[in-house]
Amino acid sequence: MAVERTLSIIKPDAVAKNVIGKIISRFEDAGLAVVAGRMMQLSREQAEGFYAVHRERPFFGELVSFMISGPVFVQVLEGDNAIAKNRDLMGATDPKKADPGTIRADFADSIDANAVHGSDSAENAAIEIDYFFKPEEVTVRR
Ligand code: RTP
Ligand code: MG
Repeated sequence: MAVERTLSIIKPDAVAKNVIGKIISRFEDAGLAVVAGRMMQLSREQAEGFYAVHRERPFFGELVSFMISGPVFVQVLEGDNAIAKNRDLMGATDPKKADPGTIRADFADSIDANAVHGSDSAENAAIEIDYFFKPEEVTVRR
């Protein structure tokens, strides 16, 4: 299995619930490591740019409003198969459909307030990491 990096965001609902540590523990327990991370209050422009692929979707306005409703924790996770592994740990977009034991099943309230974001492909992981972190901000594990 290849070592990959993926972008993860702990969204405003989960930050407000004070469960950043509990969510990061899910990643660490599954063999992923945090190699970059920071708290941020996204501007509207940053959120719109990040979710630009969804610009034409009916939920875009709500998505952006939600993502700027409070601080987020953005991080880079690294490990074997990190992109798919993160998506598995997150669970389905709609927490009502997420498998028991996934982050969204356990911490999310709705399809809008769904606790976490994770890159969905290698191509998007590279773009999304680059969107939030300079190369020198992503550390090398030893
Ligand atoms: P994310 O990008 O945040 O990791 O979530 P995802 O891949 O599971 O879902 P995606 O299709 O990329 O959608 C991005 C976010 O938009 C909201 N959404 N609302 N009302 C709706 O039908 C709907 N569909 C998507 C969700 O908050 C989702 O996380
Ligand atoms: Mg997505």
